[in-house]
Amino acid sequence: MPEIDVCLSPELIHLHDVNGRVAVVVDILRATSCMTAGFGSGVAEIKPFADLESCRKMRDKGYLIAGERNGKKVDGFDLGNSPFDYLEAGSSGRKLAVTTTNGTVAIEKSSGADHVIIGSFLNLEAVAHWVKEAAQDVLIVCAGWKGKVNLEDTLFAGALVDRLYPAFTLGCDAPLVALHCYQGMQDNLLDHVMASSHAQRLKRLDIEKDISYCLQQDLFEVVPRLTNGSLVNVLSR
Ligand code: 3SL
Repeated sequence: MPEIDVCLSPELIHLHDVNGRVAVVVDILRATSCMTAGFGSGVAEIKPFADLESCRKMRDKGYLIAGERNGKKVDGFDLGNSPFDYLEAGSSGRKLAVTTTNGTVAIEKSSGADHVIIGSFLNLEAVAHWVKEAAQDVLIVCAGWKGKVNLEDTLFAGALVDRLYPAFTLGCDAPLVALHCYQGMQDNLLDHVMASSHAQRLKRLDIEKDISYCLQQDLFEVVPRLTNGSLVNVLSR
């Protein structure tokens, strides 16, 4: 039986062997939710970068560039990190290059996995289905916030464990922690997430509509997968 495990922060990834596994990277607020919304609305490709300068250079190659640091759009970039920016970019079928504070760092740190998949509540069922079909060990990599654990990524991890357990065995106690956290809060995710540190940060930036958008489940049947440094949608039914 394959195993499911949860890495609650990218700072803990050295404790896990991603080799031979599917890594499901999650940054609910907001990087992986944005990527899902982008693919769901027609974005052709997303190139993730951990650093600003590599991302900025992609404009010369015809990419729209999306940049966020500390919740704010980076000066000179085309897009910030709102799902609504990505929905708009999707409608024109553009290719995006993206850098964010935590999400794209988590993707880079997971890149040694057999498959790197982008997860969010917006594509939860599509990801669960893809992972079941792959029948391989899975590591859910939570982007967290600057190395610290966060609530919303842990809740997503619990939601995915909820869909896979007991068909998958649990790798350690982190999936159990995430599962119980999700099961206790699932009936009122928005209220619980509004109390989280990142939601408070985003509230100060006056972007509360992004939070409720990112907590919607199964809006898109897309599974973004990293292939040769670019994310492409491997499922669209
Ligand atoms: O850190 C990230 O990757 C971002 O998603 C953070 S924010 O929601 O844009 O503030």
